[in-house]
Amino acid sequence: MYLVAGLGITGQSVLRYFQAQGEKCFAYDTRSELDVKQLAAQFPAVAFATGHVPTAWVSQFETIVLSPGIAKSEPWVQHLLKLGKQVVGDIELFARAVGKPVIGITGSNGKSSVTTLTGKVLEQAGYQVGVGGNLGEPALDLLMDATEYDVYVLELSSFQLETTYSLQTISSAVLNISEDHMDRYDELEDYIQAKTKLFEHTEWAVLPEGFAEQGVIHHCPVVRFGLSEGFIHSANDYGLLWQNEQAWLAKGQTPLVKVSDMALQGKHHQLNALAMMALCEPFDLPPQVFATVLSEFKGLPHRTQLVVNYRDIEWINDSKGTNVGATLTAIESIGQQAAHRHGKVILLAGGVGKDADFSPLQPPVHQYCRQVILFGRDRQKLAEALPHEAVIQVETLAEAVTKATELAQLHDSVLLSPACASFDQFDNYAQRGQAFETYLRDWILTQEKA
Ligand code: UMA
Repeated sequence: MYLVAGLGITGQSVLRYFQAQGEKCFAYDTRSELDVKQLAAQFPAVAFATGHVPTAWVSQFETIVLSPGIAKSEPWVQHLLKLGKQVVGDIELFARAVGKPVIGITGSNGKSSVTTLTGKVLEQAGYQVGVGGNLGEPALDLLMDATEYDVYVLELSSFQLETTYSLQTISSAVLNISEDHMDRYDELEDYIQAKTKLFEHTEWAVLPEGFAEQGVIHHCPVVRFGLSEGFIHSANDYGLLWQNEQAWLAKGQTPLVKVSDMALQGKHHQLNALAMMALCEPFDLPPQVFATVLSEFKGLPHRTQLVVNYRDIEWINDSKGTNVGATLTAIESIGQQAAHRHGKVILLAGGVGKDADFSPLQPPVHQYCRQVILFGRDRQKLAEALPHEAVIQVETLAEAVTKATELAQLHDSVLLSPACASFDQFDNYAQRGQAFETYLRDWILTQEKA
């Protein structure tokens, strides 16, 4: 018998899965204010509790299915572990049941784009592909879909990997590591370890150039991807190759896709594409398949997405920039584009800082930003890490947008890339991104009427 702990997206997918399997379980959420009436009606065979795990349940379940948002270090989880209970996550349940190849993708940034691209490329090649995990549909829901998938492509967070033990993958990538979730991990090393767990049972490991293997990969080929000049050393490296003054995404000395044919320009898009191609290697796809998808893929919502160019000022939604690494990449990439137009960046950042060190933002802010407008709970922490003359603090994102409309100059880019989670003022990053777009559209309407 199981205890399903956390009744958000993951917990509810686990309840559906157990219901379909005829598996008995209890359902529990630590939030005592959570109204479970609707859920109880949906799952009549399940007993629900909030606030505390009822004592009478404890002897009846052996395994806790822990939602990714709940840390194993929580005292109540530790107590149950001491009593001999097991802890698994939804991905572990998925791993035990899936009978088809799985591609696993983790990293601090870019994983949603690489997951989506990989799914699109395999679909283009004729496979039925289940794409989900930390992005989009939860893994267990994919397993229960009416579609018979040939292959699954999963975005996996470090939280999910902490409770995953037996996931076999045909290929796996750790795209990059930059500091994130330091409110959950004592040391960066713990975060890296959670991520590199993905390689334990993979047949094909994909790593960025310069990333140490952490001693976990002895059993399978390691493929590297990177953009540095002269990076390609072996036939297995994915990088940039120059031919007739044209840059190509290449494997070893074999050119695969012309960079200028990609719909998305910018270094991080090239890195994402290289990682995707490396991950697809076991499927031996023709280069034309990569070229087609990369020429059509215009990116994901809330990820350095151009919302509008209004009166020669670009407004860019990067609400998914929830950590320092993501925001750093966004400032550099949008900053370079703005500089080409002789403009600068107005950065909108702030929210829940997750105990991050924001100081790495200082150089790109200094180089590319005209102004930094900080909002949300941890704005003071950000302000302390960034140059003073460029910083303004406001309470909300709505006020930040208003300030940006006043401060932006011709050819500038206004970039929402918060470097923080959204939970102080929004349900999630998507809601924050939508709010940004709504405030902007409302302002444009008033301008048009005036
Ligand atoms: N809960 C508790 N106790 C706690 C914390 C949470 O009971 O201490 C309960 C909450 O009251 C709520 C539920 O657990 O009812 C929420 O569970 P959750 O926080 O694990 O989140 P889910 O709704 O299950 O969504 C999760 C991912 N969220 C997190 O890992 C925080 C979603 O990723 C993912 O899309 C979804 O599973 C499906 O796989 C979002 C995310 O922010 C996008 N991920 C982080 C990131 O990308 O940085 C890791």
